[in-house]
Amino acid sequence: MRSDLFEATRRSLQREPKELPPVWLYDERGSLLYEAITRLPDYYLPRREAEILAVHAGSIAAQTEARTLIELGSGSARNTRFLLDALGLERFVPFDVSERMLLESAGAIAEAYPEVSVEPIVGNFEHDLAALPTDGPRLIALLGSTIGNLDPQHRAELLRLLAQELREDDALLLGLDLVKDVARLEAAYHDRTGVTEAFVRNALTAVNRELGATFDQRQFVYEPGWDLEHEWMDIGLRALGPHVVAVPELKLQIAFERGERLRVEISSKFRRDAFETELDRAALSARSWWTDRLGDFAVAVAS
Ligand code: AVJ
Repeated sequence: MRSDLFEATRRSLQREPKELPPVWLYDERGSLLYEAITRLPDYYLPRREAEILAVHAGSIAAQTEARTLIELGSGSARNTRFLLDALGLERFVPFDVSERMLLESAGAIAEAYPEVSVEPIVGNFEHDLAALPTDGPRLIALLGSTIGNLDPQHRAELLRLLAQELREDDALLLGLDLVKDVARLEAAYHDRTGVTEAFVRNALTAVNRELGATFDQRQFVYEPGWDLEHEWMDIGLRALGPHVVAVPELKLQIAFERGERLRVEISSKFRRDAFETELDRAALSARSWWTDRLGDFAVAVAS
């Protein structure tokens, strides 16, 4: 698992533009910073998703009759509570790379829902799906537009893996942030308090710690921007001047030019038609598609 991430990091840093796998964002500190982001007034995503789940959780329960809820990238699992309230579950399986956050939220949920067996799994859902329990009917949830972190190719791979994993009576629940006014998207990722910047910069801190890298924060400015062609927020840093970063664990020397970008994550925004085509290509189909009143966010059930 670690070596997969190391290999992915090597490839990403040698790509054009240079990138870091977004998993580096979610160490212990990063998970806490993301929690702070979810409380920012301009970061509308979790609140829109909560609005949809509050209205439709009953219908998700009736449609899926799920007894096991698996949540990939569960984090604090705050919005998951709408599902836990409605589903009448035997088992809840939160799955996250961040062990500390995972165990904390699993503990809180076990306490609040004593009738549910809470069985956390530490892992990266792009590599470790084999660890999932098989007792059904299962609902596999990927909330908060987490899937937006993947580029179209990785998204297609994940959807195909999930389609293979799903049995007849299982279903998939996806939270998707929708394409909208650019000013609102930029406000969501460029907050004045600097929490989002700290969250993104923390990926460099994590890589320095885990790979012995020599990223110097002062050599980079934070720069999120809307990519009109791909319809994703391109979130990362820009080098202020030419310099070389060593990554001893990967035996790499990475040269940055002045003004060169380092992408830390993308946050794709979705349109219903195009996403239904993606589901189709993975041999999945959307059984339901709901949005909030403003049409900012969607929740889809697929099988
Ligand atoms: C956790 C991937 C859904 O893309 O909105 C928030 C991450 N990055 N602010 C997102 C994030 C900067 C977030 N996801």
